[in-house]
Order: sequence, then C-alpha cells, then structure tokens
Amino acid sequence: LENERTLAIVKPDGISGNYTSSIRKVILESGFSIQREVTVQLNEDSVRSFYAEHSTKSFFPNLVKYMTSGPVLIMVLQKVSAIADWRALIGPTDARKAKITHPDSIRAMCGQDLERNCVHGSDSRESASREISFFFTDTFSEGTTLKHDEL
Ligand code: YYY
Ligand code: MG
Repeated sequence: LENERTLAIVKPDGISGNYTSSIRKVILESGFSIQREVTVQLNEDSVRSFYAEHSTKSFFPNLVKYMTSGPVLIMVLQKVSAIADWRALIGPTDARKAKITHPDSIRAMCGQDLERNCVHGSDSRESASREISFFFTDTFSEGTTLKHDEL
C-alpha cells in the first residue's frame, strides 16, 4: 500500500451550495491530508484542456459552461491509496444515482445530477499525475517520501 496523491475539485455547485466545509470535514475524517488548496475561477480554455479526454463528447460544451459558471476549490489530497479511496468516497458520476446506490457518498450529499455532481476525483495514477501538475507547479518535496515522478 503506497502513499498517493490525488486531485479533488469542489465544483461550482459545491461552492455555491456552501458544501465546502462539509466536504473538508469528510476529507479529514477519512484520513486524507490536504497538501495544497486554491480557489480559482476557471476559464473556458483551462476547462477544455483539463477535460480534453471528453472533448468529442456531446456533453462537453455543457461541461465547460458548468465548470466556468463560478469558482472552484482545487485540492491535492494525500493518503495511502488516495486515488481509489477518494473515488469511492465521492461515489458514482451521476449524483441522482448516487443518492440511491451510495447515499453516504459526497456526490449523494451535494450533487444534483449527472452533470452537476459537485466534486471531481482523479481516476488513475496517470490522471492524478497529470491533473496535479495541471494546477500545481511545485514539486511537493518537503517532508514527504514521494518522488516527483510518482505524482
Ligand atoms: O470521472 P467522473 O467525473 O466521475 O466522470 P467522467 O466520465 O470523467 O466525466 C467528467 C464529467 O463530465 C462528469 O463529472 C460530469 C460530466 N458528464 C456529463 O455531464 N454527462 C455525461 N454523460 C458524463 C459526464
Ligand atoms: Mg473522470
């Protein structure tokens, strides 16, 4: 079991619905440490680039509109198995389904539907690495055993 970092985002509906402190509470109570955090207003180019894998999907224009509709909170979370554990904690993509199948998940708590699902989580080591360096340029060297090329 390896210490890992993953990228979490509280999306615009999470911020505007005032879920930030509840989400932060779940994060810390679940054993993650918050290594970095920044609140930003993303522009369309950033969202298009961040979600490039979805650029050909029919939902892409709406995704860009939604993710630029207000500020987001971007966090780097760390713990053993952070990537899989954060995905498990946020629940299924469709918040409507999450409310039925994963009622204790974060998306069940604060998401609204398939598009407005209030949080993001990296889905693999490769994604986590790409997404963390998409937003954070420093090397996370201080006080950790992680190598930069593992991120
Ligand atoms: O990783 P995750 O966020 O759970 O889902 P993805 O399949 O990567 O899609 C990214 C993002 O796009 C999702 O969180 C909401 C939105 N989306 C959508 O609006 N409609 C879909 N059919 C699929 C995804
Ligand atoms: Mg994804």
